[in-house]
Amino acid sequence: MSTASIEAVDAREILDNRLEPTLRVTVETPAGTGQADVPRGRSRGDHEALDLRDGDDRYRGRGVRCAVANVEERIAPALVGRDATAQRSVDACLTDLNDPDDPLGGNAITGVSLAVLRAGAAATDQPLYRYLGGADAHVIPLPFFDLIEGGELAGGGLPFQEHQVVPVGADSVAEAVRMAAEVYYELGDIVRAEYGEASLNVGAEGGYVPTGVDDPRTAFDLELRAVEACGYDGEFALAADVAASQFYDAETGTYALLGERLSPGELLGFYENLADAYPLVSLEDPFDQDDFATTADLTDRLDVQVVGDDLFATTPARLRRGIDHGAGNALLWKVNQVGTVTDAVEAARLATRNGYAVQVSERSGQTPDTWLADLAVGLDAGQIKTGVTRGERTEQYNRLLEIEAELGDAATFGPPADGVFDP
Ligand code: 2PG
Ligand code: MG
Repeated sequence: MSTASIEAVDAREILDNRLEPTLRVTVETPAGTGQADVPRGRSRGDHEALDLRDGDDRYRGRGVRCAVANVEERIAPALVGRDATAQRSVDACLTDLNDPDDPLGGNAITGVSLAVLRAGAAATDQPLYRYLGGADAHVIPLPFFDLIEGGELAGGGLPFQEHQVVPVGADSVAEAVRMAAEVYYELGDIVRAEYGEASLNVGAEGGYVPTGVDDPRTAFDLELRAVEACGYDGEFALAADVAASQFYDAETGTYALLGERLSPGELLGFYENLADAYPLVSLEDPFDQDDFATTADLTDRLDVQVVGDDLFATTPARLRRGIDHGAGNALLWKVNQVGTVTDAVEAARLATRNGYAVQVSERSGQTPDTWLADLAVGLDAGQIKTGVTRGERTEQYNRLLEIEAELGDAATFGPPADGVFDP
């Protein structure tokens, strides 16, 4: 029997940053144990893997006891005895086991798949990023910091979900985090002085929610003022996760923005003006999650990175459709949108092979588990978005700082200079 042979697979119901249940999965082998917590989005796309919930009285139906039971009663017996380092065959087994009429739950599958990956790393005595990325893993991702929040992730009036600052002038993640933190403090002073103390309350990812601000341009103005006040002119670019499906009305085919109803073409015009007026480098989900055509139009017309999150759902088939349409030029990468590590890695490879960039992403619901930071390095993604404050976000930065220090001179920072997004 191989020393990486799986001896046990266990799951527990734990709590995420929103005090909502999620799974913690543990995979044991004689040579090492792997454990992983499962994240959960709030602004979830329609094409994501099933997030299986109990739907009973506990936790207003949000309990995950049924997913825990699926891990222990259906998945564990099928995996015991398999080699934890054979990720692809373990994931294929999970996919086979998943009966559409009685689904295991994408959350159960993601937890097991990630815990197996961790067990494989432990059994071969390697850090997770190197186990996934191999001996050459050395690219530390450039973080996108969501300093002002709106949409579904905050209680304010901003229609766009994330107004990000991108420290394109930084040479390392240590510098990027320090610069962004200084801008964050400065922005705090500005929003408190202008919009009151309550503006310091933060959204799901730890960004501010300035009271009464409902125009994305005002949010960008505030961010640029903070950047300037810190003396970082030209060292930061701007980006947004629009999450446009959230303000799209399928019946009329229009977007509710700033008191008006915009057609897709009018919204495209809004983005063109935005890109003219601001140092905008990246737009995520600028249109409805099924609108490949207008997304393709925008990708063609604007010289910015166009990221598909709900559009692609980290699913190779949807990304393939995007590639065929010329829709977007970057993949937002979230393992739990698709289920297994194998399928998510396949989506990232498909993106790279077709000249798309890859941005690794947190979910709004998660725990301080840091597999995300390791996977970003292992994937050679070059970009990450992982929020701003709150422990489940800052732990990702702490892990990236640790990896960067561990790699020393071998580390390089940010996406490749010849890619879609060239800071
Ligand atoms: C997004 C994410 C995370 P959620 O839309 O990109 O930033 O939100 O996890 O709620 O889907
Ligand atoms: Mg998004």
